[in-house]
This record gives sequence, structure tokens and C-alpha cells, in this order.
Amino acid sequence: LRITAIEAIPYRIPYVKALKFASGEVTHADHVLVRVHTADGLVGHADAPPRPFTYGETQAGIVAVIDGIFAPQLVGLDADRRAVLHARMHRTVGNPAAKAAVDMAVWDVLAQAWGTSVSRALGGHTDRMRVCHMLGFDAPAAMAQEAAAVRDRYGITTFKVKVGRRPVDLDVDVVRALRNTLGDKAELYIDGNRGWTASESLRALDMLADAGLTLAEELCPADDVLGRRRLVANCRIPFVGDESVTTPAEVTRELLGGGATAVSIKTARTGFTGSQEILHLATGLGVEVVMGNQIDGQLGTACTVAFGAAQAATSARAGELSNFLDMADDLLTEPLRIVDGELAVPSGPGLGVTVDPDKLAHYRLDG
Ligand code: MUC
Ligand code: MG
Repeated sequence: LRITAIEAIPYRIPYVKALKFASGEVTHADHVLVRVHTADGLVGHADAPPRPFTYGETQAGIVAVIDGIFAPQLVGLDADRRAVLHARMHRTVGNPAAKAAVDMAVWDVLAQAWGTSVSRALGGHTDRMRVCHMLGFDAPAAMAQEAAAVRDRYGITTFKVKVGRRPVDLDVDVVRALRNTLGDKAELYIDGNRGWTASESLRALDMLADAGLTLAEELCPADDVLGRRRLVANCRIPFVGDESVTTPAEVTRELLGGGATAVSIKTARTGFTGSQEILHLATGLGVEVVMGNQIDGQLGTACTVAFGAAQAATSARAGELSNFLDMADDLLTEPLRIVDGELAVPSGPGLGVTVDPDKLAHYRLDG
């Protein structure tokens, strides 16, 4: 299981429809495909989506840190020595998506070597998850129409609504339009990506008190410490930390400091190993988790569903597993399919996915 090479391949695939939210906009998947090769001929895959507006990482930076820092420290190491692998990567601060992709590609290799799937290796609780679709900014009627189309085509009945615009009535109107169109049974929750102040958030929650929202995520910045604490203390539904809780230490600080009462787990930023640490921390404290989306493509989504389906706590809620639907194309040989509102974990060893060499050749940016 000796690691012989780690590749970091930048690629670019356009979105049919850009996703807009309070902290940014994504028009192209400018991601990095990470491949880990072993002496036994195994190849593990994972995806690193740079989110400069959230973590400061860029596509060029992810390639540079993997090629220049991680690969030289990890090549030659046995892939099943994950503790050593992590200790070496953690000599470098930051770079969460780059580290997560290396971690997940190594898990892909390990599960293949063990003759099982990553999801079974992580716990094997179930083989599928219910899907939540994330709706980016648009006018109320357009967002309601999009949600109804996604429901009719894929059977999805849970929606995360991007909010955080000014004036707050803009987003309040969107939630009302969605509730009118989708009816009482649809699950709706909101994510502000830090766009509002604590006071604006409280006003919006008051206005939406009868909208049946199930979660409120990162409505204002966690760095507005007292305002955020006041908001969370006055929020009657779980308040999800997302970009404020990207490490176990941040999770601890925000939960104990009253900055969040639930946690979004994103494999794209904590891989499988770090996501396990966060999950154990959250369940140990009696805190709910949501499997979040870092605007992942199909490979990233396969990682999220593999992790989410593996445990009861991560598969209790619908996972954010559908934003690849807005991409013009993807890299996998077998596309992921959402049926009756659910996404199955790809079967087969490891992550159960293969990258189409022709598609990769077409979309890669490094010639
Ligand atoms: C989310 O939950 O915030 C937007 C930015 C990012 O990093 O992830 C998305 C979704
Ligand atoms: Mg979020």
C-alpha cells in the first residue's frame, strides 16, 4: 500500500446556472481532481473544490500545496498509516480542501484494498440518503419554480434556501413563495452565509415564524460574537454553524460559546477523517448534524453520501447532495442519479466511482 504518487489535476466545467449566495457566486467548477497511486496499482480519487470566499483556497493554490508540500512528504508512506499522513499534512496550516481531498483519496485506496466500500468502512449504517436541494438567489417566483421543477423531476422535498440579502424582505418573500408553491409537507431551511447582521437575522426569523423552517444556518458572522450569541439564544430552531465550524476546535468553541446549536459536516473540507472527529464530537455533545454541500460535483457528492450514509446521525436528515445537477457535465463514467428524492451510495469497492479518461482529458487545464 506504499503511496507512489499523488496527482493534483486542475479542471474546469461550466455551470448551466450560476449559484449565487451572500458570500459569493459560482459559475464554473474550477476544481482539482486528486489521485493517489499505490505500489499495488490501486488508484484513489477525490475532488478539491476551492472556495476562496470561504477558506481562502484557490485552484492554483490547491495544486501548489499538494505538488509542492504534501506529495513530497507523503510519497513512500504506506496508505494505511493515516495518523502519520495527517500529522505530516497538519504541519501546514489551513488548506482544508486540499487536505480533505488527499485524505479521501487515501480512504478510497484503503477500502479498495480491504475489499469493501468506503461507506461500509466508515460504518455502513445504510446505503442511501434523502436529498436536499440548495436554491441560490433569484426572484421569489423563479426560485419557487425551480424548486417545483426539482421536486417533480427528482422527488426532492427538502430545500435549503440561500438568504442574507438586503432588505431582508427580499428573502422573506422567497421563503413565503416557496411555502405557497411546495405546500406544508416540504422541508425548508435557510442559510445566510453571514450576509445579515444579528439584528437583521432576528427580524427575518420573526417575520418567518410561521413558515415552518427547520434549521437556520450561519445567518450572521460568528465573529460578531455577542450579537451572534444573542441571535442563537433567541432562535427556536437549531442554528447550524457551517463556515464557522470547520475544525473540531472551532466546533467546540462555537457550541460552548453559544454561537451554534447544530453543525454542518462537509467532507470537502474535513475529508473522512476530520469529518469523523467532528461527528463524534457533535454526537458526544448531543448536537444534530447536517451533511452539507461545498457546491460539489459528482465525485464530491459521492464522498458526501458515502460518509453520510455510514452513520445514523449523519443520515437522519436529508443531505445536500444535488448541486451537481446544475453542472453542464461531470467527470464520472457512471453519473450519479437521484431517484424518488434519494441518492444511493455508489456500489463497488472504495468510493465505487471511476473517472472517465476522455472527460478528464477534455476538461483538465494542465494540458
Ligand atoms: C453553503 O452551505 O454555504 C456556499 C459556499 C460554500 O462554501 O458552500 C456553499 C454552501
Ligand atoms: Mg452554509
